[in-house]
Amino acid sequence: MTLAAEKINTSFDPEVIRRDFPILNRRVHGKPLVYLDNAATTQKPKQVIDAIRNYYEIYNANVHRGLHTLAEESTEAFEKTRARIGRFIGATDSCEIIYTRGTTESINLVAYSWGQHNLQPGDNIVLTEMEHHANLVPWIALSKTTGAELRYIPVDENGYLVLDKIGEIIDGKTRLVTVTQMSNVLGTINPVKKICEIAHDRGALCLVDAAQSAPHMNVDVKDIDADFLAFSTHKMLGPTGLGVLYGKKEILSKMEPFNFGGEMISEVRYDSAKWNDLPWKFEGGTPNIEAAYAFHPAIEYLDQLGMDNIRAHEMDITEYAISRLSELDHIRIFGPMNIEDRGGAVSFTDTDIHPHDLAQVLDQNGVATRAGHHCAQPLHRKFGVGSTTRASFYIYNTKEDVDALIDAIRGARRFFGYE
Ligand code: 7TS
Repeated sequence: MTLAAEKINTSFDPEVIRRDFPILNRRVHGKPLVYLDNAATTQKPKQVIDAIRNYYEIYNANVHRGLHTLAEESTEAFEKTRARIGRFIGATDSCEIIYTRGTTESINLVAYSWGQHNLQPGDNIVLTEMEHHANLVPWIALSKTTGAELRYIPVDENGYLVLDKIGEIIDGKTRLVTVTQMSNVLGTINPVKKICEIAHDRGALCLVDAAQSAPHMNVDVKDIDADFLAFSTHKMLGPTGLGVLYGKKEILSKMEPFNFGGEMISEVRYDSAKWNDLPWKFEGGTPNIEAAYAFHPAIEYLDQLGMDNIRAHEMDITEYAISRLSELDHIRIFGPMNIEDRGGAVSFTDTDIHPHDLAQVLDQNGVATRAGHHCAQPLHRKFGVGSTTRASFYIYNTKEDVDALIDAIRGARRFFGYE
């Protein structure tokens, strides 16, 4: 492990952190890369990159299948990461941690395995208007097959959930409340603990989409009392193609698998099969072993930095970004202005320049942002825009990165003849 723990523990220094991220040394269009697309995926430290190489050079073998040394070591590493993830989010038992391909698959797992078997016409599922398509489209599909109604907790113009009528929206027919802990567009941090409590009072389950929160703040499934919680490793320094579904053991054990095949069975006959124990019951086929192996150092990295320090750093950068963007009177910022209530995804529009054109000119200046509807098309429609440009921050971003963004926006204004 090359992460200099002594350096990190004494102070949170993005300049020191940056040295662990080889990609941050590259240039784009002749300019130093300013990577502000962290809500889409984060960059990887050399500890993670080295682990991927290490895995193939030393351990590569399929898990849970062989009796040879490589297979045993690979299985041990695979399960060790599972246990580490469990500790990271405060799960009681590592059997509550299911490996998936990402948040999207984690949510689909719940929709198939729980939803298909527990919903009927007259029931309802409660979502919010700020959900990512990954926490929206599976429920639309499920409502079509089960006849369950979809209800939405509204978002106000400042990017907050309107919770006044939540007691009416969530009622005795609500079976599931599913909500993002942090919006990937507005940055809003939602009171998921309170929402889970209300859901439970009405006899409903609560799913938390932690794709944007788990990488940026302390997430404790016991404290939230979430029944399900989903996130992706690629948004938190880890490899792509791996995600997590946390579920309470007593709920998961009653659910049917949805991906049938090898690994997820305990016994098979020509006409019948018995399912494996948790968590493997939900993990049909060969999993992403390399990614699980390489996610371990990613969690260690985050843990050594400290999630509270990460949150504090991002609040600092985001506050600076919002204040600098606010200096530009042609820029409209979406989401809460109060820094305590939001994370580091900052979406904005320019009164004159289309978000795609803006992002393209920013890229010419080495500044990587994202433009589009960010997989939250209904939310954009609600705010009366088709798309926004989004800058999103992580542990290695600095105030100089924000300055580069502002300079590049000013440059775009000049380029298009507005200044
Ligand atoms: N939920 C939220 C809140 C997200 O932000 C994302 C990805 C997902 C679910 C889906 O995660 P996946 O790993 O399964 O794809 N969000 C984004 C984004 O904002 N830009 O690119 C991906």
